Amino acid sequence: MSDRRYITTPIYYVNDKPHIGHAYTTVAADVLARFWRISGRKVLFLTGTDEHATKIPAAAAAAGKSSKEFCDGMAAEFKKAWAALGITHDRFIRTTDPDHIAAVGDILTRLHAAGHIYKGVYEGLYCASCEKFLSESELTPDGLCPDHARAPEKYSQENYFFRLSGFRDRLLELISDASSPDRIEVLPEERRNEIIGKLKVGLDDISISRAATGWGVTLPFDKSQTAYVWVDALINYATGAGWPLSPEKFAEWWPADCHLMAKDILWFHSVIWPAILLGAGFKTPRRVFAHGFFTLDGAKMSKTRGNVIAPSELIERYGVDAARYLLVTLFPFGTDGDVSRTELDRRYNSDLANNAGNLLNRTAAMSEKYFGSVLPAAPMTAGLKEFLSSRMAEYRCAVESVRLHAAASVARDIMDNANRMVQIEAPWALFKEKNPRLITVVNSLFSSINAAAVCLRPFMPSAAAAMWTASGSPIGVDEGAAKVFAGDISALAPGATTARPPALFPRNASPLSRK
Ligand code: ME8
Repeated sequence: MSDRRYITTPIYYVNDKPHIGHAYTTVAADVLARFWRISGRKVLFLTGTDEHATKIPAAAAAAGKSSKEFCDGMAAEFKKAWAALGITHDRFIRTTDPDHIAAVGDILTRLHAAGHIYKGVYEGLYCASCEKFLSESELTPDGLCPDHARAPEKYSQENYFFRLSGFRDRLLELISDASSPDRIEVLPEERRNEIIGKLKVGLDDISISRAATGWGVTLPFDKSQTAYVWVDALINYATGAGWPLSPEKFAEWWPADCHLMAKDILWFHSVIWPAILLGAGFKTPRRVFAHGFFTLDGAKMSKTRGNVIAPSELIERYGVDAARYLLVTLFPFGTDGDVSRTELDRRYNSDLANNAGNLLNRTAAMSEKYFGSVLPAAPMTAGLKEFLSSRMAEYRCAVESVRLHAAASVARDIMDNANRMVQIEAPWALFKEKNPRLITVVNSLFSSINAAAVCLRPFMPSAAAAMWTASGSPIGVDEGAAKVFAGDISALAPGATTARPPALFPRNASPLSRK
């Protein structure tokens, strides 16, 4: 397996400020990127903004700004939100970046030269909020877009078309044949089956340009038209890997290892994007993972409904680390779910304040009280070694298959096991009896905390480092994690002098604002 990983999030529309829906995907991608870096891989992690949407000029005018100024302001909001959440992307790409505009021009020129683009008249219904054409059968009985409850616009124009239909057989093969070396692994499996089902029904060609309005990327072969916003946006993944200006970088990173997104845009990523790549002569992505869509307190999050939570609100209430953890582990990654304030609070208290926080405080207090914080070493028991080894293997497998909730529950299991150990072993009684077993027990507790810290490190970077540091280990948490992943469980052992940890997960009584 290659030692490098290229991971992407969608590039988000700038008509909205960042909310926890965007944060959900971005934190998940960051967890993967951090995990891969810790496991010794080279990572390229791309996120950014999709700025050429048809609505932008009007939104900018309403704000008294030029389209570019408006986008600059919104892109800055996304950058600020990702900095506050500790996102470690290597590049924040904007579709208004000059190298991206060059990439769109180059790829469209290739498709045109290869005969995959032709001129035709498009007549249909367009939903500007989805930025896509809708067929009559997709509309509600009242003729509205089902996602946005708005009437789509009637549209008739001479445009360029992409021969998507010509790629159906190849796409079916790439998506369904698990033995193909160029396989596009669409995950989760249920969604792959949906895509295969739709591909079997057939593919229509798609319109890929519009009459130019002064906003968007001009087609290289017809200056009177601009590229369809989705074609423009998808190409960002090639730009981010270095196409066309840095061919050496591109050769190192292409194809992408994982395009991460929600199921709403899986079709674009698993069908349209690979077809564009095949047409332009590029390799297709290795994996396309669509997680679920969540509602907030049972309702779809929307600006018009006014029930949007900004990532900063979660950070204010729980701190950055807990906000990241809670967001991506609240319900199984891949399925749809609901985020409620009550459940966030409950999970904060149970998983973090009670489980992790208490275990750490209790263990550090034992070391201090029983050993004056100078903990004699004891070899890890065979039982604990076996338990932790199997849990760490399970953890790696969960992260590699993007089952983030399962990865987090490995950490919970390890801490539950340690808490049970305290109850069973009753260290206070061992201390009273001057039983030397106490040394083994406290060492085991610290080793367990360190194992949990390794698992939690990609989710909660600072809290995990603080957990690890409390054990006084002579190596850093990432070095420890790398050793553990290479099979050396003894790297979880505490050091000679343990430390009193900072208050990691204080109980927070202030309610999350309800807007
Ligand atoms: O679609 N639950 O941008 P977008 C889960 N610009 N994920 C959510 C979510 C929710 N409630 N709300 C948003 C676009 N997301 C295009 C993408 S890529 C070449 C172009 C996340 O701003 C999720 O990742 O509408 C979803 O796919 C994405 O935001 C949609 O972002």
